[in-house]
Amino acid sequence: MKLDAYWMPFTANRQFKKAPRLLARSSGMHYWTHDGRQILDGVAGLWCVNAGHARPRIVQAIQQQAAEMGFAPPFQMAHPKAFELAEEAVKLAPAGMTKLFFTNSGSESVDTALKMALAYHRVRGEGHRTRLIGRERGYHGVNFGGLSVGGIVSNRKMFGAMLAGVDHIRHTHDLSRNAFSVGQPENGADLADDLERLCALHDPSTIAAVIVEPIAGSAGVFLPPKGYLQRLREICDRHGILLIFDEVITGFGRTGQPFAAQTFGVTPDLMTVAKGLTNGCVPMGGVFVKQVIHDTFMNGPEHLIEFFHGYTYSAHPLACAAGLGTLATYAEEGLLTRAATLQGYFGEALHSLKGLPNVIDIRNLGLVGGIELQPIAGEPAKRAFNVFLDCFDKGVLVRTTGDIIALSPPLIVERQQIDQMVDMLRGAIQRAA
Ligand code: PXG
Ligand code: PLP
Repeated sequence: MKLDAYWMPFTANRQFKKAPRLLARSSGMHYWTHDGRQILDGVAGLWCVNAGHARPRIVQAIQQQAAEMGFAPPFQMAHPKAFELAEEAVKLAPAGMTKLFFTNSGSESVDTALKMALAYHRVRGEGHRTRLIGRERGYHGVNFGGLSVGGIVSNRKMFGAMLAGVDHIRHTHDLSRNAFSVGQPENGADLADDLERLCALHDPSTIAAVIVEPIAGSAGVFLPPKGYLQRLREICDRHGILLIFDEVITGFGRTGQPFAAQTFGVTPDLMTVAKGLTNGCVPMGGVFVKQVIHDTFMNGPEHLIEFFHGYTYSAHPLACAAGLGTLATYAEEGLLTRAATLQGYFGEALHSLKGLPNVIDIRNLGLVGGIELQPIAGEPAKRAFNVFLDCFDKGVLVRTTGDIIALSPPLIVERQQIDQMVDMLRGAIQRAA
């Protein structure tokens, strides 16, 4: 097979092409490589295959839809499954989030939500609210809006000045106070007050929205300190600022409830999703919106478009079919709350790695886990990457970012498979010492 033409995303291309890792097939909790090795999936593909691989209802739904109608124009037209999926999905969302706008990825969801926030303020006569606030170490995809509010330096530094008028609150990662916390860390609710600092600097009347991940995933599994999200909500309310939760990773059962907003008891104004919406089978994302925000747009002459935004593939028929099959699978198998049942077992298994060489923190909530390693001096990210390669070699897929190992297995994971992942990690971390 020729590997030349494909420029791979977020990949060390030259290194990869010298020793490619190719996946050929998947089912349930497993992948199989092109040369037939079975790999236990510790990361739900890339935080998206929440119902496990090749689930029959989803496969059939996509196959049938492909034969029936492969595309329908989404502007001034629609197809029934778009409405069905939105109806089913809003039933899962926090109370009051009754509208769903479809996109094709998490990155598009984020840019859509940011545009909605700006337009909402403008429609209601507060067009002076133009600033967008993100957070250090946040990940909101790779399009210019999400990149601008994002806070991962390596993702940003090559790409110029990005959106104007964006600022960032401090991140919440604090090993000195919170290392080896089980579940939400105790310390750091006060970091939400950093938003007050930016309000004082810019004046709150200039700020349209604040976007945060309830749990930062991509940058390395950072959990919200107890009370932190509540405090962000209070500050936003006080100043008329919209709060956006980016639930691309935390959505669809990852934290033990359908959404992290429910797990943490804080309702945002807008909520971005993707990944688990279709079990990763067909690209799709969405933005859940509070009724009042949607209704604000529904003014003016009825024949005019209310929100000048959308994608050729918004509410794509294959994606809607996959989404309906996915939500049905979640419901039939109780998967959206299964992480709550397993989090005790999962957490204990992960925390049993405490004391291994170079393990400087372990974090867990629901079926999300993070293990932070002491970097090799002068070679950041290498130790964790060695652990990743070692695990893959021996049959378990994990994910690394910097020197943090992330685990986020499909929600169908069994206890003995959790043991298998953790045992594999134990060996690999020892060998990486
Ligand atoms: N927001 C969040 C919170 C995400 O986690 C996106 C937006 C962008 O979604 P798309 O579908 O455009 O990729 C994500 C995506 C990792 C990793 O290593 C995580 C993501 C993407 C790539 C790598 O954990 N999450
Ligand atoms: N570029 C061109 C020239 C286009 O015509 C379109 C859509 O019609 C786009 C970009 C945007 O593509 P999409 O709607 O798939 O995001």
